[in-house]
Amino acid sequence: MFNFAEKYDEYLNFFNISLENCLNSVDKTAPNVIKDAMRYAVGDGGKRVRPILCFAACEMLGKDKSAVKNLALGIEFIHSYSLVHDDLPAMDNDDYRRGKLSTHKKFGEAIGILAGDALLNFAFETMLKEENPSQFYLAAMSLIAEYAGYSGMIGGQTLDLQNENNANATEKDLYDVYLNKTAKLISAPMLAASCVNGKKYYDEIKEYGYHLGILFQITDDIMDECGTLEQIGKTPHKDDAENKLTSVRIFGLDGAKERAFTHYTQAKKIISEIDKIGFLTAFTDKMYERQS
Ligand code: GRG
Repeated sequence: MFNFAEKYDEYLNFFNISLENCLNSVDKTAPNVIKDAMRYAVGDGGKRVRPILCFAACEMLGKDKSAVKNLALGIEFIHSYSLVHDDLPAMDNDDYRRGKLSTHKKFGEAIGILAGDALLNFAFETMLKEENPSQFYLAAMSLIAEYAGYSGMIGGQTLDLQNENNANATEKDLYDVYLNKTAKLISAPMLAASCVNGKKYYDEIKEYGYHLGILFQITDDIMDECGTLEQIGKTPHKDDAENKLTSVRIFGLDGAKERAFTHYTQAKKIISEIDKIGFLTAFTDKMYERQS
């Protein structure tokens, strides 16, 4: 009988062991400070949402999670680099991340920048460690590069910066930012798993990833508005203080909660039709419940 907590722990343990092995494989001759900063940035505190989505989607589609191990690591390295750079003074200027000092606060700004750069390179180095990659595996890597790049996460972050203090920002502006900045890196691990499984249920997973990603960002906004540093692991109420474009600003707190429910319902409808194991369906529930 399927047990969500057990399966979650299995994925998390598999990720943690893979991460440790991967970090232990770094070039011993590289400067210690950059290796330490990379390890710090990707280390404790992250929820590992993206690798877990990658493993779960891969198993749902038929292959063992080991088929996407290096892709899951790569995506978590990309995600971690984006958090390091997002916390820099030129971006969000945040002192805390994942319940500890942000990487540039711990190691200084220059090493913070370099650690982010290094993690991005290490992501592709790790994904390319796959022996005899199939054309489907390479398609997955290409998708990850695109979804994390200028027409994906980086593009979304750019739109986000452009919309700061924009009093006339619209719902469309908000959705453009959320799709690119957040939803694409939530979708990418599952679409990569689909690619590795011969593009099985690709369109359905793309639609599911969209709704799950928007739901993820809206619940993040609600927690930023209502949570504490201890609960969310970073400085709360920053979005509001800095006049950021958020769902709470556009729709109000109750309106954001209604939107969260709409995207939750859509996501659940799509995934429950293809998810024979039940993990992603239950994951969708947990994602929705985390704001309450
Ligand atoms: C700097 C290139 C560049 C991009 C920055 C990641 C990001 C884009 C901005 C951070 C702020 C933000 C609200 C991003 C949206 C995605 C999001 C909610 C990230 C946090 O992801 P979690 O909650 O973090 O999965 P952990 O620490 O658990 O891994």
